Amino acid sequence: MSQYPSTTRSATVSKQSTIRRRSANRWCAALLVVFAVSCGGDGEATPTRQYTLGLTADDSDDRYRYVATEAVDIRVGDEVTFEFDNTGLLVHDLVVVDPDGDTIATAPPVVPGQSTSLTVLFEQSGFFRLNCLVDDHLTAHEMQTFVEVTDPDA
Ligand SMILES: [Cu+2]
Repeated sequence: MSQYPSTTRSATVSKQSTIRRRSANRWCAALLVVFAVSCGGDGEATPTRQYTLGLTADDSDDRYRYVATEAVDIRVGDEVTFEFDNTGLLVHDLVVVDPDGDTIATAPPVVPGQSTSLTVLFEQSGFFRLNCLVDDHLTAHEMQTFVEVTDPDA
């Protein structure tokens, strides 16, 4: 008989400690979520958006060029896969040059009617250049398209 109160108290204590432990687990889970979100937002190398952008080539007159098949709105942190479809009459390649003049991506020459894709992570704002380095396409035919990358945090 004298054991009942003791057992009851022990059961109550045990239940409270379970509740406290569950609540602590919930806090840990919440902190992990916050940590993961803040890591994703701050990491420079983690793309904020990933999408494809269609490009075609136009060499129908003396000034060759790339033509985007849709509106271009590239922002810092975007990882863009250029789907380059050579709709021209000549071979063209695709070289991406950053605002400092450094080449950051190169797609090999593509024959007319063929296509290739080139994925680029844009880590800074400014004017990037899409150049074709086949023969004299850049020097004599200005095959260069400027792409402005904007910084949404600026
Ligand atoms: Cu070209």
